[in-house]
Amino acid sequence: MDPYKPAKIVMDALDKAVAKVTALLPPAIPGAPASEPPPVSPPDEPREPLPRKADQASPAARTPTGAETEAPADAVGQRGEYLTTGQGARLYDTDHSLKAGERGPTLLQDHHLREKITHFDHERIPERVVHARGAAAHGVFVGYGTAAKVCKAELFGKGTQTPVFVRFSTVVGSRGSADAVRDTRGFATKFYTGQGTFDLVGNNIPVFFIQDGIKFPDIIHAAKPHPDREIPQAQSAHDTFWDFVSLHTEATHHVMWQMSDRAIPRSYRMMEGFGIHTFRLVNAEGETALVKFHWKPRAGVHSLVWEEAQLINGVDPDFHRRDLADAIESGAFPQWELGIQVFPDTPKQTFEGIDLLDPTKIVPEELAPVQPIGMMTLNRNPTNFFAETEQVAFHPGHLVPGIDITDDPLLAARLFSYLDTQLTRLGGPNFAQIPINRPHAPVNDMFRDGFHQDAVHAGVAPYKPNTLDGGCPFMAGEGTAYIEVPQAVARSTKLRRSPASFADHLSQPRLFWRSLTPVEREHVVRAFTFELGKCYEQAIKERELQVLANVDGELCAQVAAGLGLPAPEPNQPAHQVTASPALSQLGRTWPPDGRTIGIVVDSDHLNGLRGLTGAITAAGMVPLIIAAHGGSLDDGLHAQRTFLTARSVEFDALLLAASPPPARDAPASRNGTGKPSPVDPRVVTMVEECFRHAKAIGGWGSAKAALEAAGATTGDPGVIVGDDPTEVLNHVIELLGTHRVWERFPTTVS
Ligand code: HDE
Repeated sequence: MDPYKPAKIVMDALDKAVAKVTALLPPAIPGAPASEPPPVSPPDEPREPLPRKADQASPAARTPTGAETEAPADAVGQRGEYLTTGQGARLYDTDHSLKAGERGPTLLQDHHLREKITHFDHERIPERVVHARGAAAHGVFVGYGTAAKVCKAELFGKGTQTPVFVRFSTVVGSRGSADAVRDTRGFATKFYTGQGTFDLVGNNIPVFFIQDGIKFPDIIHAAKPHPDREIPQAQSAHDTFWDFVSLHTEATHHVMWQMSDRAIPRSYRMMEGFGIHTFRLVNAEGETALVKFHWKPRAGVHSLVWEEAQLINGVDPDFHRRDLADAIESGAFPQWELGIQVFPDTPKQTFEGIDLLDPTKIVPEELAPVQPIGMMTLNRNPTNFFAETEQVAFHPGHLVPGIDITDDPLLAARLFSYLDTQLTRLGGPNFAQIPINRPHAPVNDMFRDGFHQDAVHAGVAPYKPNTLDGGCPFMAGEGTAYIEVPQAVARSTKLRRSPASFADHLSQPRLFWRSLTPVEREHVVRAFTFELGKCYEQAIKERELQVLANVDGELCAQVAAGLGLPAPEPNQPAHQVTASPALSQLGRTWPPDGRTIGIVVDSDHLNGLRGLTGAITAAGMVPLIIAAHGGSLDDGLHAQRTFLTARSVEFDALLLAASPPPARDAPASRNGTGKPSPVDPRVVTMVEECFRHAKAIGGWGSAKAALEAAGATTGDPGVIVGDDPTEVLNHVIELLGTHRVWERFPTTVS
């Protein structure tokens, strides 16, 4: 008998106890790893692999050439009840190498050992050179039919449903970096349309650092960690970044957005998305229009505050990834409306004096409103991160009839780069055959062979013209083929130069600054001060202050004051700008769906909590009960967090059902009187942080003690104390409409 194996009788008893507790678990709390709760003792009945979880989907079952298959939708990667080799031979042991005797030596002939280790050795593929860290989800896009005036693409047709796969990402950090860093976010959508795959590979910031793709290696080398020490990871707060952008002023507009709240989103679900470049659309009559694509989140645009973001990166580096998966698992499906700004396709390709080929410029929505053309809903999580999120390959050149590119010189370089990078990252030219990349339209491309060829091509004539394969494949006619717009190209001279209109680098940074509310400007000031404050070189700080002086005097003066440097005078005349209120993310209200509410309880004050958590779930939010210890509480409640495991940054709002005394594991803590604190110090920290981060706080019963210990009082904005928990909750939900209680956030900027 194995001396380390507990007696079966003990294990059975434990299993029963676990089953009893599990039955009490509220079903709505997402995050459990497997599709059924595991028993305590290892199972000993052979069975097929467990089905995937209810919230998960896999790439549609298609052949490498896009045909539908008979495979069931829930086909899993592995089959059979027994462990096998890669060739399907059953194994009886995977814990011991084959040896000549118990004490070895190990034998080279052990195929299982060699196969297992060899495969393991090659598990990693190169991470993306940018956008390495990301999270993704499956969903569906439904067209409104409103785009027909300008675009003939079938996916925009009224009621047309197109499966999508969306990957969100940070740009600078490596694959294992933290989520809540200050950075631009990628927002890449793959539409599996019947006319071929369309990829809209955008960001959550509508402009880019550079106007010409040839500068991309420069900005990325500057933003990545310093090459000598490889620090700092995943952030722009360092000398090389500011050295570059202070010299390369066309980056200023993007830098302004990057120093704004847009660069620390509360959630991937609460970000806008932008195609950035201007695209050319074609309608059924062959008429063209220039457009910019926008994704507008139904939950509104919301952000973290900087201290919160920094805490999150330590407390929960997977914050955004977890948030996306949890929201989908709990049924709060994120949604975005796709919209277009439409401009006439004139030879100059400008609109109201704004050069549409310059990716450092926006067109204010007040000048060209965003017109909705469809809705996207993300409703399934990936089943396997590597197979789907890691191997998905986007490309801005994946277009369908009705959507064409423009001559934006940034886009031109991208059209080369994305295919090129997959050759290394995904190991050869056949990456389009990886399940997540398989088109849903029939593929007949005459591409043959190559590493990882999954298709078994029949026929003998992968060339054109041929007669041996019956002349197949044929060329499509004008009605269905992708035809590039026959756009006139101006006669010119070969040169390396930008048009004069690209020389204006500072009017739109000023427009952005002038369009923000005081609280948003305050955040921009603090972000610049923080980032430049992290630089070692004085000259770099001074140079950037000069750039800021040319954007706006107050911005420069505030940052200079924080750095302890004199504010320079502008050395360029200031542009006259008209503010665009649409650029501010404040001032409207939004549904609270998918928010997380923390509820601090102590075991003597559980009355009514069951109903309250039900009301939170019914409002589309996730309640997390925080108690002195884990496990089940009275009244059928279960603690999802303890004072030890909870931190304020997980919650959008906090409810206090009590002021619990220090728990058994509380660190020693004394209040001002030298006496031990009457409230658990971790609860006090939670309230303090929620208060500082302008989150709504509600309480009833004995909650006042915890509020007071944290320096908060009933009269403070966004602090709701009452007798009836449901009334308090309703008030808190109302406050969540603006996401934070901004009145509590002091500003020094006008
Ligand atoms: Fe990308 N970019 N990029 N980019 N980009 C990549 O492609 C590149 C640019 C964007 O979730 C890479 O497959 C160049 C603008 C997103 O898989 C690479 C230039 C915008 C993603 C690449 C740009 C983006 C990428 C890395 C300048 C917003 C993540 C791995 C000419 C409109 C896609 C890969 C995903 C990824 C190159 C500029 C968005 C190396 C050369 C502008 C969202 O090919």
